Amino acid sequence: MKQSLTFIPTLRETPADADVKSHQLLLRAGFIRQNTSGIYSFLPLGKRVLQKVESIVREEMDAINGVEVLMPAMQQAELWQETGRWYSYGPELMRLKDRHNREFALGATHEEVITSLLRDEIKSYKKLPLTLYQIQTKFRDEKRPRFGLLRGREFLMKDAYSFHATRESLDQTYEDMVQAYTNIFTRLGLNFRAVIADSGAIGGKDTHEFMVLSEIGEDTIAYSDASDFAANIEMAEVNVAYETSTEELKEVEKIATPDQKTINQIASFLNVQADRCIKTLVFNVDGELVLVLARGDHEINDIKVKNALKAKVVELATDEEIRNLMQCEVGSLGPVKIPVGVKIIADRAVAAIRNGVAGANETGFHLLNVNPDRDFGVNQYEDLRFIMEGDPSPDGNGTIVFAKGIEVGHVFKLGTTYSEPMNGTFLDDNGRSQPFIMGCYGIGVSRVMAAVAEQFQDEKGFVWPKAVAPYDVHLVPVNTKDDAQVALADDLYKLMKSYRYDVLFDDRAERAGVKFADSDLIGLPIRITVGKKAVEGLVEVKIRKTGETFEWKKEEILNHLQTFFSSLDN
Ligand code: 9G3
Repeated sequence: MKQSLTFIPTLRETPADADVKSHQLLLRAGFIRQNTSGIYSFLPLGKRVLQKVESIVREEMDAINGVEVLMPAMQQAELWQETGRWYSYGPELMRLKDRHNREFALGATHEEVITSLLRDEIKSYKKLPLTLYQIQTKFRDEKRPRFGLLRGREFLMKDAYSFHATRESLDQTYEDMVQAYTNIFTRLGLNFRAVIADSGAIGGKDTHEFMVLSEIGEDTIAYSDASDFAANIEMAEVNVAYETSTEELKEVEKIATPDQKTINQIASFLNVQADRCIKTLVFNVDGELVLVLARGDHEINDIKVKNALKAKVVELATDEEIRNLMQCEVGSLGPVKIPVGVKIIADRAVAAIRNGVAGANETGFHLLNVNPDRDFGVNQYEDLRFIMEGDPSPDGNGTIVFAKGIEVGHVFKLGTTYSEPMNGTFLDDNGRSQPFIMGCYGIGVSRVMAAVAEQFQDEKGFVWPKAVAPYDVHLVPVNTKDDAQVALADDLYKLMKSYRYDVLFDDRAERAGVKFADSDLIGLPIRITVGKKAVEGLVEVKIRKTGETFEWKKEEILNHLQTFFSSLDN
């Protein structure tokens, strides 16, 4: 494509309201423009990158027998009413009315649509399993769109849905999808982790998120530095063998600790380590007040409390409720001599505490030399704390490291969550009507493009991986008034195109400096400059990623390009 004919509005300065580097560069290099908050236009270069990401996604979906469809963005409200989501979603779900005043949702996701489509078409187990996918615009009215394409209100998603007669069949497709996602993000050169994200049973395997490691990521993940273990920090199980100290048990002592409330205040006031303190919290668990203990240097994970007690609602008790229950202020709570009938659960680390410090359940007093079993009982010891950096990895391999991540994919085992309420059934091999067993699998395609843009750049601009670069080669004649340079550039343009290279030809009558700056900003993998040595049939070549420059004879160019593009490194 000749640059004089296309549309690449590069900017000299960094736009003010873009606060992450991918957003800044996508604007500066003329890949996207914002229409309004969270809504963007893809300009030619941006569209070409998006197209390449889509192609990789399609290849990997097709390779596991995914079949592409396209569903409507306009979704009749009745479908969402069948699952109740019409009522459970708030302003994030965009809604509109047609000319007959009938209500619609603008598609935020397509579980209802695809299930309604298949319940009318699939009647027999013989037609299963079936995996359908689409690459389509989604609408979600985010409260705070930000970071450009990373969190938009209209974005491109690949969403796939699988339908099965058995759980084993779903498990197989789920595994295929995890592998396909691994292939996609690997081919894109992204530094990612497949993260256990189970909200149900901690450590379950019914949903995984794919996180690209990035300091601007909104999620925090805990991953092992020596295995592929990775989990959302709120989901990560803790698997530590706490060794019990051998010191002998001392007598409990009550001590005045005026105005010392937090663990750190107590620890410094009494000159003890936080890990010798017993942190006592009171939670309201489905209406019952429960004492939850942790070691002083650990944080309680309320999701783990909820799962351990199989509760519906778990929240911290109010100071009022605590005062009524314990007859003292929050800062003096402890497990010794608590009201009869109050349940105590504790994180496993508490069992190994010896001669610990705990609140005396008397405002302004604490107890020294408190020991589990001797001085207080615990109904249940459970894994209740947040995982921490430095913990051993739960899989036994390596040590936990925290990192910020950008969620680029999410896969779920849905089971019959949608097929039951929507009566999506088939006849099984005994002729009995069964609800479809389903899975759903998403990739934020436009978000992935931004994640690649975030990871692949340097101080001059983008350094696109070959797999998604908008063009393969940037062909730049230095002086468009020099016949030899123009002639050679034209020849090379035709030659490379005839060999199916995507070539961006900077035929503009601009100064060389402007052309080179734009070329580095746009960030194609390789630049061929036609300059003074055109008369000798020589061109200068620059590899964008390494900055290396070479001089190639024009008759060698095709061989060199063949070699350069045969290694799809990033
Ligand atoms: C909505 C709105 C926002 C939403 C949803 C529905 C997230 C919603 C979860 C999913 C699950 C999977 C298929 C592809 C992969 C992800 N945000 N989710 O259901 F109405 Cl406004 O989308 N869907």
